[in-house]
Amino acid sequence: MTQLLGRVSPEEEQQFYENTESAGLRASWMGRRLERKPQVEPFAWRWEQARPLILRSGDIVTPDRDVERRVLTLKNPGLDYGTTHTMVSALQLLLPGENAPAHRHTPTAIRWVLQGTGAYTTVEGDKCYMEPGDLVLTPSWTWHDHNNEGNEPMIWLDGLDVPLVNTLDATFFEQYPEDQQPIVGVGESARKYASGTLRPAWEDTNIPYSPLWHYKWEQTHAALRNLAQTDSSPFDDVAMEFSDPATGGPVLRTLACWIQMIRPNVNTRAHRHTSSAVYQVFKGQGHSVINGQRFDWDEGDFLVVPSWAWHEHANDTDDEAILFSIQDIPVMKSLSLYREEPYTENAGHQPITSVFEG
Ligand code: GTQ
Ligand code: FE2
Repeated sequence: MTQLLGRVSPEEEQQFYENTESAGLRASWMGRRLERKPQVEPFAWRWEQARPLILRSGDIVTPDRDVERRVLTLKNPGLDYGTTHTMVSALQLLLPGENAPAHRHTPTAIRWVLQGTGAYTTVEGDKCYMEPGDLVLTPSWTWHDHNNEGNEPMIWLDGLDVPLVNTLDATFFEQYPEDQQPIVGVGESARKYASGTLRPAWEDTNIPYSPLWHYKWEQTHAALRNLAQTDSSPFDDVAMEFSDPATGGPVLRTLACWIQMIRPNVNTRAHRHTSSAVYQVFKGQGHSVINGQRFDWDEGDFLVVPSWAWHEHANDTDDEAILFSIQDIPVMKSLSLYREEPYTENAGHQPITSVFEG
């Protein structure tokens, strides 16, 4: 409790608090201190449960200027909105013949393709045909629309920094006057920049995001398999960050995207850091332990690792497991708020105190 100085009576002290409150002031010694109060919870969503629901949403609404996008958000149970305190992830369905109309917004987005072919996202006039395992970026304030020219339902995972941008009160949104923006080219950004080590010499790449906005699965998988034969991290096993070919840094100012292989029978050591992450199990099976809670995962499942939560990943099978993730590392690093700590006890493995049942 507060230390009384004996200069005022209890009644006068009480009056002081009432007066400060009606003046819109708060006595700092009465309130909460500088302590962590995380609301984001470790959580998992089952593909088995989500898949029929996202497909069914095709019978409920269609994307138009009213609905804009047909998405089911991965809502963290500890939050009113969002998947972590900085990011929101969602499943999006686009049926054959459908168009999700062109718009732009200050929140940055990524698409991680889960199922289907024949659809494309147009980013600033560049048509990017999407296939499973492809990563497509729609950086802050870039025009984008989605179109399905094929004959299969397309499902992808969206990742956006909406909760962060909302907190910063910098959310702006604009609709393009037509449903589709004019096409300038097909796969232009990839032809110019996907090599990674060679780029057009005359182009000015001084833009606040990667000039490459389509990362094809074939190239991603090859890079991962090459690294798997050479080196790995004790905490993340064979982890690779998708990089901006112009800077070598993260693909976006606020979001980093990772692809990581947990090799057969590998158990990573636990650590924690101030960045949060949303994972998608692209391939394989295994489990993660987050703050002592065991999360068993199967192909297609989604997982949240909150900020400063101890976590480790394990592949208990003889086949490779591949995890895709979005992470808010660039935000934390650029503000000098990134910190990281290894779990030193018990050879780096947390004791399991509960099992997530979903
Ligand atoms: O596809 O443009 O999940 O604007 C949320 C907002 C997807 C999109 C979302 C969006 C989009
Ligand atoms: Fe959008």
